[in-house]
Amino acid sequence: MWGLFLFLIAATGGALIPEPEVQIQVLEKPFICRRKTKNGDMLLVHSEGFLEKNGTMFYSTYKENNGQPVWFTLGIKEVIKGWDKGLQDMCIGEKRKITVPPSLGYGKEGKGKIAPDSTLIFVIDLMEIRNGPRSHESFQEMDLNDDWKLSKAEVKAYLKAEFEKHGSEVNETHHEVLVESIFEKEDEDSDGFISAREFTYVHDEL
Ligand SMILES: [Ca+2]
Ligand SMILES: [Ca+2]
Repeated sequence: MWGLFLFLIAATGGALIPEPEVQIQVLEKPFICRRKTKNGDMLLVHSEGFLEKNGTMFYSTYKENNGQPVWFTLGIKEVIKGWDKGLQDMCIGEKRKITVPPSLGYGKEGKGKIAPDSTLIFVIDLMEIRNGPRSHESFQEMDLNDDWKLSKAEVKAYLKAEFEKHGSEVNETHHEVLVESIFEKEDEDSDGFISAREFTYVHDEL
């Protein structure tokens, strides 16, 4: 392994008051990296959380959760902002230490064992990456004719295949209703297609 490799994310450009950023320290990196994490991916991680103030561990997947790593989706605010920002471009097998300022963690309120205004340190092992339901890979899989938009027929075909994969009976009426409700929500410009932009997560605020 490459040993300790310090890498600081530069302060946000353009902002008048520089926002506190996540500090990323890469502890281990694999030689082969076929894929890097990005928003919309599902990540399987082991993690340990510490309070920066006194080094107290407040969470560990090795000790809690029956020692099992946990899945979450990156970039959709399922986790604290510090994770969404600090676990980008990560390889499977990579280990990082990220330092998260309170504003990107649990803020002024704190949470459970975490006191208000706590800076947090996480050591994170990335075990696996999977295509999230909103990833480009999933979109390409659904877009059968490669025209970069999803028709109702394409969405229906995908749903059918998914239901069959999970051993559920395919009910035509049920699928029609499901497809309609998906388009109602996702087809923002009501042109009868779900575009790549409409489909994938857009999180410019991250
Ligand atoms: Ca298409
Ligand atoms: Ca549309």
